Amino acid sequence: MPNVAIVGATGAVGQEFLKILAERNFPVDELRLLATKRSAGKKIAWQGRELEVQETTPDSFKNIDIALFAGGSSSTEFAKPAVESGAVVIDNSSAFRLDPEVPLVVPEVNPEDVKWHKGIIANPNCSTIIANVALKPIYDLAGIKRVVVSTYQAVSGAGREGIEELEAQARAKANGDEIISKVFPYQIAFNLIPRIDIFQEGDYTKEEWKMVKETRKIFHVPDMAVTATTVRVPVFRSHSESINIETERKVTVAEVKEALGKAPGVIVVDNPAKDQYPMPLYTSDTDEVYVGRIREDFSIEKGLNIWVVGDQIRKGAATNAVQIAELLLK
Ligand code: 2RA
Repeated sequence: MPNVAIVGATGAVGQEFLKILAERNFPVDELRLLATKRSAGKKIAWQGRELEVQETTPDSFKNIDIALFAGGSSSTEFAKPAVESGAVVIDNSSAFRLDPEVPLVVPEVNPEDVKWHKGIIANPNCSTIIANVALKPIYDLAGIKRVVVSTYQAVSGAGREGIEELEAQARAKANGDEIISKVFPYQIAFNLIPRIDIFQEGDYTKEEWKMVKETRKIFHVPDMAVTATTVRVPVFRSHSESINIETERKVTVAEVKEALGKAPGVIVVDNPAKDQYPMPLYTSDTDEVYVGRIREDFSIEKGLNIWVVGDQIRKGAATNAVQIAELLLK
């Protein structure tokens, strides 16, 4: 059985790694928990073991087979020393996602890319993973010419602090107290903020460029027409995405529903007559990507609209990474 390290073990994604490894009975000999000096010494119970968090250093990866990096700056500092120690790094940060020497993998979409890794495998951005799981069956069925994505992203995408800020602002509003914004550029409670991460080229945000560039890399279609608008919404968990697709071949809604219904990692929730469609409040803490509101976009000849929801901490991060680790064991 492999020796596994979790880097960033005490953060939201790190904690989800522990939960997912246990839930999926991932075979682990030694599980080494690594974090910043501030968290070193903390004891964490896992599967009947009491694990002590160690400070991450370049020497933390001796005898480690798989190193799960939860994200953040530790990846740029420690991923390469981990590889030099003999570990395969599965990295949830954006550090290596667009590196041509590093596969960017969604197991339901491009599992074969794991085979050519050179020590590091990148986990895509959460909103990219959720969109790409839903796009793959449509891509296989009818080809994809153009994708327009509008996201509605939960505050937990900004970590525990994002959750705490929404809670505090909602409480302050109820009590008539002053509303303070630290994590987000504006009040998020009862508001929408069309900005996630910094603004970059063309006044697209870094989050929007991730959707564009990562989707092209995962599908191996460098000129796929993709555009995105990513928005922070006052929802605690799970990202929702409205996706408009122009296919290469005209297909019916029935064909699309059938393809999605058979697709790995997808659950179709689509019955307008019974008011059934995916909603973030009901998809959180699961690993599937939920698709509904499947309609023809009759404004163009080969158009489709779908509504997609997924838990961005599980399938959008921790579960996707553990599924990549499972591919390594095959
Ligand atoms: C967010 N996708 O939702 C980004 C990072 N997790 O904030």
